[in-house]
Amino acid sequence: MKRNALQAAMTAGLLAVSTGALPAEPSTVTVHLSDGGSKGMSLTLVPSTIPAGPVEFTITNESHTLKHEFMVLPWSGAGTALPYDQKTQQVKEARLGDLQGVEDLNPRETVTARFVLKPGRYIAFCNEPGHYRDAMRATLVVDAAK
Ligand SMILES: [Cu+2]
Repeated sequence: MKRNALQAAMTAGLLAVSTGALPAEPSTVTVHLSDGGSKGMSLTLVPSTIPAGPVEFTITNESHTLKHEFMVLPWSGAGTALPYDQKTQQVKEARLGDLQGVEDLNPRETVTARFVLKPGRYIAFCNEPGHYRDAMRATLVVDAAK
């Protein structure tokens, strides 16, 4: 009797281990790209803190007229400090190693994109000319997975 109980406990333990080894469900983040109204341009992330691992971004370009994009990059510096080309009014993407994202969303378009993110601080931004400088950027914090 005692031995059966022990075996049951061990089996339960093994099950818990194997469940933990299954691929995690992705975290989800909603991204709004906007240039509407008096608030000016913006890029918002909800939530802006997620656990490490797979993450699915649902990205909506709320503009009626302009293309926007969603780029994400490991970045621990100031949000305004990315290498910038004054002539083209764009972040110098060629200078950035681990850049991922979705380029050129049309007005009113929604797309989903999945990335696997390691712990750290990231910056998300739009690199249509002038938009990064006009505040289309936000910080994303990726915590160590539980
Ligand atoms: Cu934009």
